[in-house]
Amino acid sequence: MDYIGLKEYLRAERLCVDKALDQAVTLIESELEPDIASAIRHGVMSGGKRLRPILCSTAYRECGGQAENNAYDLAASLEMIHAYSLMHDDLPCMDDAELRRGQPTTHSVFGEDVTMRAAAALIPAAARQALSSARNLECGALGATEVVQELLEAAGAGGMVGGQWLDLLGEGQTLNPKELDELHRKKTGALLTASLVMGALSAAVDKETVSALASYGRSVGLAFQITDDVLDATQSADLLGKNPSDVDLDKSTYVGLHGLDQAKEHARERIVEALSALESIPIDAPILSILARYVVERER
Ligand code: GRG
Repeated sequence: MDYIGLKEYLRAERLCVDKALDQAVTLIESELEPDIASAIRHGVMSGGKRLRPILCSTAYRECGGQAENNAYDLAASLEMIHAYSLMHDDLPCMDDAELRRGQPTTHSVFGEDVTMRAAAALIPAAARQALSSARNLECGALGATEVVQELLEAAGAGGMVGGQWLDLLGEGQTLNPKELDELHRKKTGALLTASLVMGALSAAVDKETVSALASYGRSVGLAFQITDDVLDATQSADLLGKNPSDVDLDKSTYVGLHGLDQAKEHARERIVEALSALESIPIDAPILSILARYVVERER
């Protein structure tokens, strides 16, 4: 697959993910007051790369999963957790951001109270979405509990929430390379890794394959974050569609710690690691290989 092929693949995947997300959001809308429901729609449906769900659906397919449409429903649960985290992350008590995905942040449109509640409502909704969709995949009802556990652990204190906590504590401090890696392994890496593990588990593959995909996910997750720092240092807020940057917020970054060239090299090394994890298992995963490279070559 060349660059044009990849762009087309990502576009087609995004359409399928967005369809599943639209259905999930429509269900939540029927259960909540209109202002909360509108804030949820804004937070979930306002663009984004959809990288986590695409990693999940691709891993599922490349692990031999056959029930593609149900896999997009499972993948949507990851984006629901991601969307809640961005809505909370942008609040004035955290990063105080005005712009996300080229649009006003959810609290800039709907206010802080509504955004806090809307984002919180997405957490149990995502767990329900993951459970009901995984049951329809090869893992069956028994395996579905493991899939949901993976999502909730990655989102929790040992994963994304714990990483966000370290991120907040680290404001105004210079973290050392080990501390910065730990922060991002939790804050960004845990959910990216869960995306792959959930795809693999729901296709009911063996333990070695799940563990190789987890290792691929950990390496890709770090490469993704390093590239985020590189983009922050080299692209405008307008092009990235978000502000403020971590440098504006006085946070440690890979570029600040290692310099631009070394940070890029560090990201490329993580991709070599990710590809070797894929090569260690007997599955044919051409798109996961290409996606690993896309993570460091993307422009936003
Ligand atoms: C109360 C401590 C505490 C935590 C609450 C807010 C929160 C939980 C977690 C936030 C963690 C966070 C913001 C992680 C995401 C980091 C990141 C790399 C975001 C950008 O992801 P992309 O580039 O964005 O995939 P798009 O817009 O493409 O979806």
